[in-house]
Amino acid sequence: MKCRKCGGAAALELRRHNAAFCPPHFLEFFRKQVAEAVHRHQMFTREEKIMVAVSGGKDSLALWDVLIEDGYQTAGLYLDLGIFDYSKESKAKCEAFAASRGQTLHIERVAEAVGAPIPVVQQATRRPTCSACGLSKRYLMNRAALQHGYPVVATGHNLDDEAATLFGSVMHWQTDALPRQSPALASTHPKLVRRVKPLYRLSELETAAFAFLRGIAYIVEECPFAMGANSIAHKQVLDRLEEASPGSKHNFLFGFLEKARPAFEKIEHVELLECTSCGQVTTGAICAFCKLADLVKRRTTG
Ligand code: Q46
Ligand code: ZN
Ligand code: ZN
Repeated sequence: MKCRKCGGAAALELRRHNAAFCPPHFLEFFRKQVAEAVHRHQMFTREEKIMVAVSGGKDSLALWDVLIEDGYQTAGLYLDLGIFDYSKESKAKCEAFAASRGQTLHIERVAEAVGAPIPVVQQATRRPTCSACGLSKRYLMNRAALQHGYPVVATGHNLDDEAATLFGSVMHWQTDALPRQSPALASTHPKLVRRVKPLYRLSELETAAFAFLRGIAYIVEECPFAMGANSIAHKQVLDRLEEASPGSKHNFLFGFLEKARPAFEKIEHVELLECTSCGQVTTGAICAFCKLADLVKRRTTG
């Protein structure tokens, strides 16, 4: 296998691109894909401060690395979910990464904001762990960005994540989720920051290869609650399709973004209000996060 660029020995074959690259040209390819994503969706400018949500995993740290190397103004945001050793180790990875690059890392503790760490929230609410966790993460990301003055939050979602989420939404025909599936969500209210996913053009394997080649120390273990998550089953189905026909995931996601998403976008009309309890944006009187925190408080102190 030879590198498409220089003809040297290739280290990685990208079947969906029908190409192979040597390590330096793979890094170049990776950075170009991020630049293309940023450009195509006008994710942010060089004048803006970007908050990068980091979990300690390969994707978010690879993203932060690319943006720092490219000269963007960034800071990290680590959400401490309080999930046993997983949270301790992932936090340590983020802190080490930030320190080695002289970057600021903001830390938000879910236990402080919601009243209990995620495993206790799960027991108290009896809701699927990932639903309370996802809700808390989205809320805290937006709140932290507003508090610290960042107009945009970037997350490390890759092509595999996005294709799996889309697959899940389509399987259950969650038509309200479809218009929100996008590499870049604009701010639709002064209290909502933009949310962007600059890695959506890159597969999980590619972000792993990038992190490895860049010597990024990341947490390899997954969150213990990820094991039963539906998204894993969806990923496995898509992996089999990709294996049989390289490019399937890309075609599924990109076809949706180009051809189908606009149709769902038109039917989304929601009035945005401010939560009477915390002031963050919501569609009702009290936001879902405040309701969750209230329930946790009642169930853990009662
Ligand atoms: S951190 Fe939270 Fe994920 Fe763990 S509990 Fe589920 S949503 S799996 S990305
Ligand atoms: Zn090469
Ligand atoms: Zn609220």
